[in-house]
Amino acid sequence: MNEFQRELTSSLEKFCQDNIEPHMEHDDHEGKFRMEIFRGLGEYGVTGVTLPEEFGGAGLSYQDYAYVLETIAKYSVPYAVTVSVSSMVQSILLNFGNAEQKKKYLPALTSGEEIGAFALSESHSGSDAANMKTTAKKVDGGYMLNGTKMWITSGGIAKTYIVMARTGGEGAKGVSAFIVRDGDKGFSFGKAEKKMGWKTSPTRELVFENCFVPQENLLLEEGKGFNVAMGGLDRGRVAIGAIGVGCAQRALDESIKYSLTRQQFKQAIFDFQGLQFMLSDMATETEASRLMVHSAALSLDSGTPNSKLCSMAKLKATDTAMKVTTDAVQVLGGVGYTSEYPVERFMRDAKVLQIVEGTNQIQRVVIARHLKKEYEQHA
Ligand code: COS
Repeated sequence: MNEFQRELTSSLEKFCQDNIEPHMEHDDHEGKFRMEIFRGLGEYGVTGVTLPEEFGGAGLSYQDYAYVLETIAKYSVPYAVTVSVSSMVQSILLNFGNAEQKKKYLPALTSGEEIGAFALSESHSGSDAANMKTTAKKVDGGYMLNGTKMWITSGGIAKTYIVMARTGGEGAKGVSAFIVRDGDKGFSFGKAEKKMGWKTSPTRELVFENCFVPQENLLLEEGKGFNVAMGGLDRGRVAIGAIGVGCAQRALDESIKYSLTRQQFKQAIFDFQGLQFMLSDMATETEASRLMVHSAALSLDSGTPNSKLCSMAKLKATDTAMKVTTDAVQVLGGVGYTSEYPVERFMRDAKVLQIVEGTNQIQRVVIARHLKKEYEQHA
């Protein structure tokens, strides 16, 4: 971490301690999202970290961004996720949008005034994303969208949605990507999911019933939507990895703090070697995950994203988050299982990190495909 990153994260820690931490236990219980917290993060300058200043972003690197997400996630995984999905939408608009689309939609997203959401999954196409059924039929002046998207992070609180829909035949080549706005006629929100974790981040169904999307809201050209989605997900996966690191780090911090004060058998439980081995493994895995996330972030900063590394970072960091948070509950014992301490919340929030932006089984599929291709190239 360089001097700038140290200053950035230590002042952001303070912001999160003052503005996020006091609400989390209550809001997790109530399932309450606070727009003022997100706008506060925007005013603080972390809702468009990697976007160029020209579009209102902070113009920082993906490595800086990884530290930002890690820091927010130490206080709230759901708010870090809201920032990360909105940032993925920004990166899609930046990389695949035309000049007009960037000018129109980016400033409100980078400033944190609005939230962005990404709509790929459907009830029958999660991992097999190219098999989606939502259609976008060409009509005069644009497209008519029909279908339902499922499990959409920030559904209902976001204003700008990147929606993948079928304009052509079967498979990836028949998919196109569109910009759809909350309030567009024919676009409504379906059921809000009741979830194990991420309680402060709404997850909704998106329903399109003869929703007209003007031609100017098509991203790139017809048939390029799957590439748009996959390109966005490379970045999104590194971001989820960074959130996994923050989630694990908080669980580790809580475990060390507790085990140094909790006395059993006339000594701090930290002094038992069994616990020291556990804490050492938790710390080592967290640090290894951080290094992988930063290695993947470096590839994004270089301008040539390494998809294999992005998937590896997501896989490693989110499996680590699950393991470390589960162990943290074990270290705290009975109280770890209650909401008196935050570790049970972080354990619940860790679980879905292994599922979103491609399950960790899909990350292994992506990694294996790269391994095979690399082998064939060098054979
Ligand atoms: N960046 C840009 N383009 C990519 C890409 C990437 N990382 N990965 C694949 N593509 C392109 C391919 O190059 C191909 O395009 P061309 O035919 O023009 O070359 C196209 O996308 C289809 O790729 P592929 O044949 O590999 O598609 P598959 O149907 O086999 O699917 C997986 C590949 C399984 C990896 C993909 O469906 C996937 O990631 N699924 C998980 C979806 C997901 O993450 N959902 C979470 C939603 S957000 S909670």
